Amino acid sequence: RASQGMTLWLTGLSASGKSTIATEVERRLVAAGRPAYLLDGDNLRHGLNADLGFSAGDRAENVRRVGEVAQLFADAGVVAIVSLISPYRADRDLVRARHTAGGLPFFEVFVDTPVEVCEARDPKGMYARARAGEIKGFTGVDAPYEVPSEAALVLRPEDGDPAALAAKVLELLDGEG
Ligand code: GGZ
Repeated sequence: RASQGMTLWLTGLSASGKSTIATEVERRLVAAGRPAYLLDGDNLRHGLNADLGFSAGDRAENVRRVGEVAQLFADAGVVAIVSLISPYRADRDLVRARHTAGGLPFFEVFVDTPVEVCEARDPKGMYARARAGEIKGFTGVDAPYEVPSEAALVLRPEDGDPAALAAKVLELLDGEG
């Protein structure tokens, strides 16, 4: 039979390492012959979600759309790997509920990098711009991030480098069959 699709949902702050870990998970799955596809929030905001900003309502719609797309990939037998800040618990829980209703596995992975660490990394200078007031409503600075309460896996920087953290995500999948 076709391979079992599912969604791996990486949530966490900007510069937490979500996209790096997600890219490594995708690479390893594809190398193992498993269909996998990365849905990255920053990229999707150039196309599918180009009409959305960063209000709570627009973030909810962003999460909803990406959740629906992930579910389509999962339904087609692909491992959908999502990298999205998705700061609101209620928005993430709706995506989980939709997957559950559709009989598709959904794994929430919390990339739990403290804001101080993300801010010290600041690869694109976004935190500096937010602190300077040039970006309003930046997650972790002046917009909320609601910590997951039911994550299947929590990844912290002290647990290893991105490759080691990606390996933990794959262990989670192995454990679930
Ligand atoms: C958070 C913002 C904001 C605000 C622009 N708040 O790390 P990046 O810079 O390159 O990627 C981040 C991206 C976040 O998009 P998401 O679709 O993942 O967000 S959400 O799930 O909340 O809808 C960040 C950049 O956009 N960015 N303004 N105000 N991140």
